[in-house]
Amino acid sequence: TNERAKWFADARFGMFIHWGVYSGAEGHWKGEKLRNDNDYAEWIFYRNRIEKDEYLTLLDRFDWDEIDPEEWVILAKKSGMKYVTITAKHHDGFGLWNSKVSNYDLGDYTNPGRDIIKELADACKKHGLKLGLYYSHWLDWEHPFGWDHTMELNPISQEEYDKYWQEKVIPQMRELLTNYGEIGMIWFDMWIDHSQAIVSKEELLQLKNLIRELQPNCLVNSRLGLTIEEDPDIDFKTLGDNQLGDKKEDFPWQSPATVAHSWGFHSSDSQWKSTSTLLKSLINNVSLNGNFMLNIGPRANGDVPFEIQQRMLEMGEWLNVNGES
Ligand code: FUL
Repeated sequence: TNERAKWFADARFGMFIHWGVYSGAEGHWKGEKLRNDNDYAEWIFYRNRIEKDEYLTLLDRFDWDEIDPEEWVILAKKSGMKYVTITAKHHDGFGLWNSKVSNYDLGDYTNPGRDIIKELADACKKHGLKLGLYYSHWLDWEHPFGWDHTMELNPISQEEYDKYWQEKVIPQMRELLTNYGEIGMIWFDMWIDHSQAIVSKEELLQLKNLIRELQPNCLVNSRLGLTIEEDPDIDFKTLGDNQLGDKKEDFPWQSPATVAHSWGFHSSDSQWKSTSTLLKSLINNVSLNGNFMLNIGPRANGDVPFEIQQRMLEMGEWLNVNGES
């Protein structure tokens, strides 16, 4: 294990947080039927082809007085988790902080401007947990030149894509890596090899170098999208990637998981895994030297669904008795 990833390999158990504008829709848009079989709540913008300004009317459903990221951190801590990773920007392109380089973020749509990344960073510091940031680099549905899959039929040019990269991805990553203290990891999300996507190797290397320059201790997951030949300096592998083939055992690795199905809050989710099923997954991962990152999809008012809270707290109780701290 490289030095940088030591805390991660020791940590074993973390919390994933999928929360954003989509949380207000709860998986449904005006009673429309799904356009395909992807019913993840956080995909609704793309799936239902929602117009980007109208999408933001979902923010009217948020209860800003109730929302307190510290509650998520306290739940993580009680559940025996050692880090939290939040969707700073998911595929919808909307930032959960006050971004000076975009007009599509919380700073522009809350009054007074909220910065959930700052609030979460402060809470993590207070409770001694590491902070990870999910950032959707490949897909961005609001930017005219950010990738969405409809562009397979109406492609954009490499120059256009690079405009998105240089004017949004790079400056936003600079903000995230500069303004919030120590960042434990950046969790990128590209589940195919970049040679099948529009992102270039040069762009990905630029991004990786920026992270190393600004925060040399920050981990970067394998879903950045470079192959092991292009970048042997991979910190940890995200399970479900194909870039690294069977080389799993050579790196620290992690499986992300949900308690039901959707990552973002979905009011029709009902197939809750049991606490013992979740514990078995955790133990399986740890016994194979891997990490387990279990997801919460809080509601628009910040509440974590009861079914998730209950299971996580039960896992925490089990770990208190049986786990190493
Ligand atoms: C996937 C995303 O498309 C899902 O929305 C979710 O964020 C999951 C963890 O990764 O690639």
